[in-house]
Amino acid sequence: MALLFRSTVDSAARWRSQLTRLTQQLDVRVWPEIGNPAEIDYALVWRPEPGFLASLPNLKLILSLGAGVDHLLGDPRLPRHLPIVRLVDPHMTDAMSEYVVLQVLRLHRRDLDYRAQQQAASWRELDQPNASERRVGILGLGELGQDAAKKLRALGFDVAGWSRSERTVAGVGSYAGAAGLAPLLGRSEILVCLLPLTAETEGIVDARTLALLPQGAALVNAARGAHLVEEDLLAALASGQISAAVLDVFREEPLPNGHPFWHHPRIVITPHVAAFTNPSTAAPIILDNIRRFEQGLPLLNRIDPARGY
Ligand code: NDP
Ligand code: OXD
Repeated sequence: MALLFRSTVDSAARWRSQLTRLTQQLDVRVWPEIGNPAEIDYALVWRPEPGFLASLPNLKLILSLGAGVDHLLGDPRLPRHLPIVRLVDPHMTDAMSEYVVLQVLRLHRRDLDYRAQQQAASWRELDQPNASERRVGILGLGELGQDAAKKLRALGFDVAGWSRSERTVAGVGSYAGAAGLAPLLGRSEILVCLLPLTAETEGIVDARTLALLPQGAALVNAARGAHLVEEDLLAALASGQISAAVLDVFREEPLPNGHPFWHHPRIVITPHVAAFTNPSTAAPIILDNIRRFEQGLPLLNRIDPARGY
C-alpha cells in the first residue's frame, strides 16, 4: 500500500518521519518522487495542483492535510467519486481557539488603541466595558467555532454563533440559516469568521454584512481569504463602520507586497498561522482513517463534496 504526501508547506521530512515511525505497512512517497502513479492508494495532500489527483489511476481515498477542503474541491478534475476526509485534530482546534481568544481579547482590551498611544507617548485611560457586556458573534459553529465559542464564554463574553442548522452550545446563542444571519450580525461587536469556504460562503463578509454590524465593530477572519471582500473592508474602515480587523487569511497568499492591508493602522496581519497542522498529533489521526478504510469501517470526518464541507 502506498501513501503519497504532497503539500505546498515545507513539512515533508517531518511528515515522512512521523508516518513511517507509526506504521510499517505503508510505503510513504513524497512528491515529486512518487514512483509509478498507478501504485498510489492514498493521497495526503494540501493544495495539490489541479488535475494531479486525477492523474493517480488507482487512488482510493483522499485525505486533506487541513481542516478546510476548498483547496481540493476547487479542482475541476477532482475524482469526486472517491471518499474525501478532512483533518480534525483536537490540538489544532485548541490552537485555533488560542488564536481567536488572543485576537478577541486584543480587540476587547483596545490593544490597537494603546499601541497607537504608545507610539505617541500618550498616557490616557480608555473606556473599557466588561467582557459580559461585549457581544461576540461567530460565523460557523462547527468543530472550531464551537470550541472558540465555549472558551470565549468561559472568559465571560456574551457569545452567539451562526450555522446552517441550529447548534446547541451551553451558554452560547444560536442563529441558523439565511434568516439567522442579520440578527447575528446586528448583535456582534466583534465578528469572528470560522466558516468553510463554499459557493454559499464566498464573499460573505462584504459591504452589506459589515453594514449590519453595530457601528465600530471589529472583524477577525481566521477562515479563508475569499470570505472577505477586501475593498469593502477598506471602505468600512475608512467610514468608521468597522474599527479594526485581524486577518490570518487572504485572497492571495502570501499577501502581495504593496497590498493596502500591510500598512493599515487598524489591520493586524498574521500569515495563515491560526492553527497549524502538526504532524505529531495529526499523523495518528490520518493513519486511523486509513486503517478504517482498509477494514471497511465508517471514515471519520468525511466531507460531502456537494455541500462543499
Ligand atoms: P466544520 O465543518 O466543523 O464547521 C463549519 C461550520 O460552518 C458549521 O457550523 C456549518 O454549519 C457552518 N456553515 C457552513 N456553511 C454554512 C452556510 N452556508 N451558512 C451558515 N453556516 C454554514 O469546519 P471547522 O470548524 O473544522 O473549520 C472551519 C474552517 O476553518 C475550515 O473550513 C477552514 O477553512 C478554516 N481553517 C483555518 C485555519 C487557519 O489556520 N486559518 C486552520 C483550520 C481551519 P452546520 O453546523 O449547520 O453544518
Ligand atoms: C486548514 C488550514 O484548513 O490550515 O487546516 O487553513
